[in-house]
Amino acid sequence: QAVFQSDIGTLLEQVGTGKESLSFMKRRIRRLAAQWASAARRLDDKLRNHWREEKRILVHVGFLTEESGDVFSPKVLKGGPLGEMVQWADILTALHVLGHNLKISVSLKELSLGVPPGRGSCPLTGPLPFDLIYTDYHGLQQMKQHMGLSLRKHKCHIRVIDTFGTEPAYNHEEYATLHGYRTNWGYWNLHGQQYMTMFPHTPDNSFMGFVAEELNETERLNIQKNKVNNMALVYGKEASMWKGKEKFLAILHRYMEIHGTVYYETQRPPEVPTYVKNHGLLPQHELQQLLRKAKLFIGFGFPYEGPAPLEAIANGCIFLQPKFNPPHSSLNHEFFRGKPTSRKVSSQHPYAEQYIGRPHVITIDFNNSEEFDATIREIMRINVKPFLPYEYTCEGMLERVHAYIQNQVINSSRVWPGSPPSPFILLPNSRILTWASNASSFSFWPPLSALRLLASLEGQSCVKACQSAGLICEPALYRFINIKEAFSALEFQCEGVESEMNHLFPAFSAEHAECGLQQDPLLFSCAGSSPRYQRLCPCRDYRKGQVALCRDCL
Ligand code: U2F
Repeated sequence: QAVFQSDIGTLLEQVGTGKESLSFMKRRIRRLAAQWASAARRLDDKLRNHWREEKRILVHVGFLTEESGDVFSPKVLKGGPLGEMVQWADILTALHVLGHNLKISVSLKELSLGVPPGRGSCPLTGPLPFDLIYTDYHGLQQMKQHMGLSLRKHKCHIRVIDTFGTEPAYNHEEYATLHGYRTNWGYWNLHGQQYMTMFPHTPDNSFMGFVAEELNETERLNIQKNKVNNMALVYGKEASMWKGKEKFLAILHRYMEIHGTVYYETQRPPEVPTYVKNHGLLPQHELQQLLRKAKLFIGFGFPYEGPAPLEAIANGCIFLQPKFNPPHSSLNHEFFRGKPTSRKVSSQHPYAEQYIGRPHVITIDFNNSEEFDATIREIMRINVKPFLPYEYTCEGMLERVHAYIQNQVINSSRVWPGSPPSPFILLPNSRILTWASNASSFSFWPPLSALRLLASLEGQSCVKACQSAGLICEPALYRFINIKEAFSALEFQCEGVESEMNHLFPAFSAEHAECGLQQDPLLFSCAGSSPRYQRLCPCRDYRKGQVALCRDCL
């Protein structure tokens, strides 16, 4: 039985020393310790009757190892990416607080020792001494080199922390190679849900996330009282993020006092105009103080999808960001090129845009100067309260990670798992189909009771189709709808039924009234669309503020 632990002493010891990245993570773990502890108490109350098995967990942070070049650590104090470090610090804390038996590795040496506390020597080449392994793409590569073929046997234990996500078409080695989805990162033949992302980018992957600082009632009131109405803080700790933004800065400067936290060595970076008050790169807690005063947090398009906008919104700022038209993706933008996803990024921070929105988040076309000008004036007029989505609170993250650890089963077999359980009756519920209620007694996770079957429009992905019905696509439920009966339930008349490897299947093609079933479960994918197909989509409900979990998922 796992027992919640709020003391972080042993965790800090395990994280170790000797790198700036580790020091950053430890400062963060210490700073948020009290917040984690009170979240643990609340979740403990909520889960009172649940049995939580204690797991042996290896966390191997590949990108911090010398062997992968460790390009991040030297940049910690120089404005380099910190998002990954924020997330790893929070993952470690969540696993520790949930009471699991942790082994942390940030070097190849530690990886090959692989000794869980109190269990004697057991290198990763032998039988696996862990129930779960959290790593990243670098770590995966290293484990492959170390474990050779035995990695295949242990694959289902692995979870890959993958900031921007990996879509099934890129993950499937043979399919990716045949159909032009091969990239430097993908083709590991894992299940989509083994990749865990920083934001709920695509339901094909699991959403891991991170946390932002939470406020008590007094802090909330103080923030609202002390907001400086004409103070703007620019999102971008590296000078290059300010390049070519003079025009927007000049408009903004007409109305507001502009602050920045841009890293510099001795002189003000030339990209940052002299009228900007640059504080230099700040420690996280000092940045929070600045965010508490600022009314506006403004992004100029890069970095993409980082933690800072959530921190700003949590501290009562309005986040103003550019809309991308056309959207950025691996097909048209250098930054995303070679990433194993074709997700279209519609703004600097699509999560903020789509999941939070106005009044906290305003997304506009920055090239329209009039609109930009008017929006700044509007921002100075409106008042917003600090806001943090539940899924980014400590309790929300603990709840989600708990649910994954206890319930998520990766079916390592690529063989078709056999016919679905009977009785298997589709019940029309408006235009959406649900399973007969007695089917929910089968023990699947997410439970079958959450499943809603619907058909996408031609050219629409299942991500979008489910979304437009107020639901979310759930790849784990594809196997229950990959059957002939699903087509007839949706009133598609199949002339023929074929089974094929195609990441858009199951789907209906109107042209020849063809019904296509998915041949390889690894290719079940919520992402992807084609004007030729109406896709069959397994959607599910979700909890308010916790999109990763269905209502009956806890
Ligand atoms: C993202 O990485 P970044 O590190 O660039 O993301 P940000 O949102 O800028 O900030 C990450 C953290 O940096 C902290 C701040 C955030 O938690 O509190 N910070 C700080 O401590 N001091 C400062 O003066 C300013 C910020 C993303 F997370 C990565 O995954 C991507 O690789 C990267 C590129 O898109 O963007």
